[in-house]
Amino acid sequence: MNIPLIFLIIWLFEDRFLQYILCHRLPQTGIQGSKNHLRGTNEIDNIWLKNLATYNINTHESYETRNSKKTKHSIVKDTNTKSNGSFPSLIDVAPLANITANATCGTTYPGSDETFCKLGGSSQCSVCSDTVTDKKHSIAYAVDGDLSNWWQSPSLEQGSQYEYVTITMDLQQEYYIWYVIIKCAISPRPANWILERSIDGTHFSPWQYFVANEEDCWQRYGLLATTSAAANTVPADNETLCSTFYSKIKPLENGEIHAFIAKGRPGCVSSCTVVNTNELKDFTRARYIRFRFQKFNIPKDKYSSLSDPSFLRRLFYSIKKISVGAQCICNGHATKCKRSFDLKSQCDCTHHTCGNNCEKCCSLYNQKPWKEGTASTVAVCEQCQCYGHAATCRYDAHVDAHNISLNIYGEYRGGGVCINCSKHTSGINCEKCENGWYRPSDIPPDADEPCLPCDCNPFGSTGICLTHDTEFTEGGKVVFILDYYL
Ligand SMILES: [Ca+2]
Repeated sequence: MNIPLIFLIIWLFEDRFLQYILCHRLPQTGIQGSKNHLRGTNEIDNIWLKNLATYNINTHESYETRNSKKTKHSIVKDTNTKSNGSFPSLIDVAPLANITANATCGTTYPGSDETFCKLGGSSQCSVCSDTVTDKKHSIAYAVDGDLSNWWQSPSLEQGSQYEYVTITMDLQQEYYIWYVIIKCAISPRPANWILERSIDGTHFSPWQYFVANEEDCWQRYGLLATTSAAANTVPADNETLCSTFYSKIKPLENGEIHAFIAKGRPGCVSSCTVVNTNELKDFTRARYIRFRFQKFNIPKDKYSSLSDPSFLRRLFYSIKKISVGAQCICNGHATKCKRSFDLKSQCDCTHHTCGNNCEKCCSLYNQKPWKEGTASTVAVCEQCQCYGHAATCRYDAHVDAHNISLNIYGEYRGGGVCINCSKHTSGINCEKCENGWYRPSDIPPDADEPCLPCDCNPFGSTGICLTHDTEFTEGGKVVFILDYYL
């Protein structure tokens, strides 16, 4: 036996030598191995863990068995047993709106008053003035909740163009609109007008036409008239109605208009509290609401008076209150809407969903794809298994398809991938240690400090431990020893 071989045998029993053969070799050495691999694996092989991890359906806890030790993952399964989504109550969002009118009594000619009279009383005349508080009739008065003041349009005496007046409401955000109610003030309800909706404030679509007689429905809009207060059954989710019920000239004051947007339509289910079809969601969804008044209500016996200027000052529109029954768009994940700091409505999201509209799963709840809750299904976002070492995860369909993401119940289901694993951990579930670190076998993956630095001798080693058990074999070790030392 030659001398180098004797030294080699002696050195085999030295701890320092074991470090050389068990740590990754430097590029020029040809030594591989890991002492840390022997001290305790720093890897969780997915297949291996798959066999060891168990989930107790009764206690909703999962355990990982390693070296006869049980590591409780302290998982509590979501106890939400509801079978349907959550939906917020309707709220009146009119007071939150930016409301504008393209014409207002008292502002037609700045500095000059405008005289008007009620249609029902020859002596009941007054003036609009933009400079006198109790003579102002700002459009803001239509949404202030105060029934003693009102918005009023210029009378027809100011010009024939004032038969066409448009009011626009910007609700500041999108809602599902269920109804619009108008309380008129000192004038009759408009004879003809169009209630419109818009998402962008530029492109408007009709929600409902209001006309004084059935012929106008057909001649103006090509629609059959709805003559009752509200249609009990509307054949289609996106059908635009034409109603005559709310265009009657009487009462001459304080008349109301009720426009039910969703009621009676196929997509309105659960006693009409949930919009459940995409068609009806599109139809009821709006940020902007527009009121296009197009014709005054005039008593038939007064038609001959239209050439009399003193009669024209009796023709105008007036509104003391507009109510907009709206439902926050929470995608089936909130039972209420709360007011945010910027005075917007914000879904109080449940089911581990986040976003203004609960339109996504919260940061650490992406084990499954986000889904919308419906009237018949609940869709709870599931927490990723990151062992407490990551605050966020993402859903990956490829990972899901290959069953390589461990869920919090100890099953390989879902596609959650932990992001920015901390404490030197890595892997889909933060179950591994990053290069240069290892996890001893007696330390569970959810330990506060699961990874320790590799304990490799800097001479002849990169200091990086093996990352997989399979990289280290008895045969490989011998080959590398002989290759380097003999
Ligand atoms: Ca008012």
